[in-house]
Amino acid sequence: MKRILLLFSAAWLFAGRVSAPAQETGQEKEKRMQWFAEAKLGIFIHWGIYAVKGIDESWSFYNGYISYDDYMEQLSGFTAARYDPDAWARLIRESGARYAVLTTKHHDGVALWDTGAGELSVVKKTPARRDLIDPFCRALRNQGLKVGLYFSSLDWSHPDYPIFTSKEKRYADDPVRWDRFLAFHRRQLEELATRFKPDLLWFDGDWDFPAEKWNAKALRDQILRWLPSVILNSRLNGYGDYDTPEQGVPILPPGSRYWELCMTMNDSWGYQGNDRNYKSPNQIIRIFADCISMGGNLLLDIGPKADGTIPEEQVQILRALGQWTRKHAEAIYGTQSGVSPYYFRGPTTLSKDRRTLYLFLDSRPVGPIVVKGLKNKVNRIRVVGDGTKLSYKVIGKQYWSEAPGLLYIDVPGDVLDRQVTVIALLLDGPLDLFPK
Ligand code: FHN
Repeated sequence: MKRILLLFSAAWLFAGRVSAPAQETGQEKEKRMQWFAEAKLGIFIHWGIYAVKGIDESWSFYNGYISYDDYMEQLSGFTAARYDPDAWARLIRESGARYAVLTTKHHDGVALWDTGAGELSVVKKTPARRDLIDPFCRALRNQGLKVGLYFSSLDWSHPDYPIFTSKEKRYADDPVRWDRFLAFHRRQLEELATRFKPDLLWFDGDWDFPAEKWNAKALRDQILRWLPSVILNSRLNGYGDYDTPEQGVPILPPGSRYWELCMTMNDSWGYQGNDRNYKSPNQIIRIFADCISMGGNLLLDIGPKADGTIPEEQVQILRALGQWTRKHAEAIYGTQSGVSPYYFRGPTTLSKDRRTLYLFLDSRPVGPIVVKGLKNKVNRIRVVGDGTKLSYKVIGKQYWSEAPGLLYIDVPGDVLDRQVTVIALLLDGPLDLFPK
């Protein structure tokens, strides 16, 4: 058996090296990334047996907070009895998200689909007794949403993965066992890619070993042969398409052209009933505005309960987010990063044709707001979502100087949005900033 498996894994690895897809041009990558760049908002979903006790996903046994056996006892409580993927998809759509990413397998190794590569799945080992991934993908697609699947490369349950917990290692260096794990890893990825055809593969858990040990380049090539237009996040040892800052809102724009902040609503990725530390809708909307003003996306996480229901606090936040995204859609979807804080003290986005600059007011202005360094003539200033025209004037412009004046805009209290107000500046042409 071992010899056959070795041959299989060697053949797979060789196949992975035989013919890499032709080198993608910048223009081809831009086309492949277009839906992601325009989507701006995604919903992350951490759903697994860790919802039964409401404890940290996988980390609770890895860090020794609970024994592995006690952690795995949660298998018997994971029912998915009220799982309604169509309701999930409707709520995700209502929030204004254009894609969602569901954990297919976290570091604990429990697959949420009927994997043929091993016994540890919700189908074989929990009362749920069914594949949870296919109905999720179908429901999202029925709502016109893009499908993202999260997959943990590391698997602390697998007998051939070198690491078990923070204190217990299975082995240090055993090529036979590592190749056996790689074959398992690739087989699960092939199942996910070919059965569910996701638009986005969200890798996680690549940190234990370098790209060479994962054969990450060959894996990327193989995935792109299965799914030529799939998008891969950064956690494939550097062979991904976009950066994935986590929990901390970037202070400066991340270096990469495409990026996505993944963030919890409270302090937990999965369902933890005791975690009441929710961010308010206003705080989440301001973080979202920060992300899109720097050209990134926000992947906002929810953690469904073991029965598949979404906690009411999280439903309410998604609904409040949806009210705001619907009203301000023109300043969000399909826009590009705005101007630096030297020109306006707040988040800004720019329309695709660069002729409309959107200003996000993340607090109630005291007096006029000010835009600096705008060489354009402004044709109109209006409040996004209610159309009110605003009065404005330029001060300080000298006929002899090429330096533009300061644009002062009056924002009366009665036009303010209860969350974040957005002001649209219709310019006389593409954005033109001073100095240049
Ligand atoms: O270890 C995981 C963690 O549990 C969670 O899934 C996050 C989500 O981005 N990813 C890893 C930590 O970076």
